[in-house]
Amino acid sequence: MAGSDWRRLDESDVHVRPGRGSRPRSKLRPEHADATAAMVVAVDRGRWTCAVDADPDRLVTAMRARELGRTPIVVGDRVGVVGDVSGKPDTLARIVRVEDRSSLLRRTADDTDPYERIVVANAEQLLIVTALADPPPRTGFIDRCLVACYAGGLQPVLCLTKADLASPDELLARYAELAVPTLVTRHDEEVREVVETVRGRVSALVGHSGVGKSTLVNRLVPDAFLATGAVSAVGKGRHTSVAAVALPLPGGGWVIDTPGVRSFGLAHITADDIVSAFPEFTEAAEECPPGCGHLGPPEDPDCMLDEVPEQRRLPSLRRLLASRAGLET
Ligand SMILES: Nc1nc2c(ncn2[C@@H]2O[C@H](COP(=O)(O)OP(=O)(O)OP(=O)(O)O)[C@@H](O)[C@H]2O)c(=O)[nH]1
Ligand SMILES: [Mg+2]
Ligand SMILES: [Zn+2]
Repeated sequence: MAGSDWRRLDESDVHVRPGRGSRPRSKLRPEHADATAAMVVAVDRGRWTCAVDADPDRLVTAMRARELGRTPIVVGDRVGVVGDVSGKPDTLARIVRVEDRSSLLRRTADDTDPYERIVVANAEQLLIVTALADPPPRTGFIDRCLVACYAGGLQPVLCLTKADLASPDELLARYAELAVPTLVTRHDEEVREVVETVRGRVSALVGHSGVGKSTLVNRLVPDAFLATGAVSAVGKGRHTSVAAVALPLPGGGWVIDTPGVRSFGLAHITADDIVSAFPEFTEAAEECPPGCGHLGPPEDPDCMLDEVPEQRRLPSLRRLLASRAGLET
């Protein structure tokens, strides 16, 4: 198709774009039916690096087509690209479509921050990477990541690193009721269990700076060579990794390394979002007084969750609810 035809068709897109649903939209836009399917693997200052589905080694640099406006496009997004998709140096393609997301990991800087950041799209599981020491584990952070997983449709996996420095027993006990799959790693032992867990799937890693995310990714993707940093720099505002990046796994699937974060704000998540991840309590929650935070007495004395016969997971659920509410537990 000639260049001028592309321009004319792009013009019409502006009028027919019906909103979020990508399926009906692509029907209305047959001109993009031949867009190349790809996944966003990195984002840097208005340029998206996309791996072509049919040939994942081919990395295409693309801009966002004007018709998409300011639609956020993040690592993990499935996109359609047109134009020069050869992936050759100095070529620039255009992202014309962002597919509906199967999951969405979002956070805010803190609990009052209205500005939501999308960490990653379409990840099937989230490895919540926590060092057993250096830096010391913070359970509040883990709880918050669990909440973000339940709300965003990701399977959480607790990944405890640096087992050479401290025992994982206490943390393992704390999360036993939630049945969160757990991995324990140390630099002087093989990471076979992690390899099994991520094989063939899309997995993102999050955690504080210095917990060993990039170290782990380098072990999973032998030719990744991600920079890793000294923990002594942690807390001084130095983060070794500065942007999310998706890397293809040798056995299929993707791992997405992310920069360390200090906190995981949950301003965008409601108490009911969290309860919905606990099916045995969802019906009772509907009977609660309006605006119930489901924390139980004294905050929510009339909360109906206390009436549910199966109470085993209630303490864990309430801990997550308290963590969202900014209450220390
Ligand atoms: N003792 C010990 N040190 C480890 C282990 N895993 C990683 N480290 C060290 O921890 C430090 C930080 O590791 P990184 O992989 O850079 O941490 P990160 O989570 O990617 O940090 P950011 O990119 O800043 O978010 C490095 O010096 C690693 O060598 C481990 O199992 N045991
Ligand atoms: Mg890193
Ligand atoms: Zn309630």
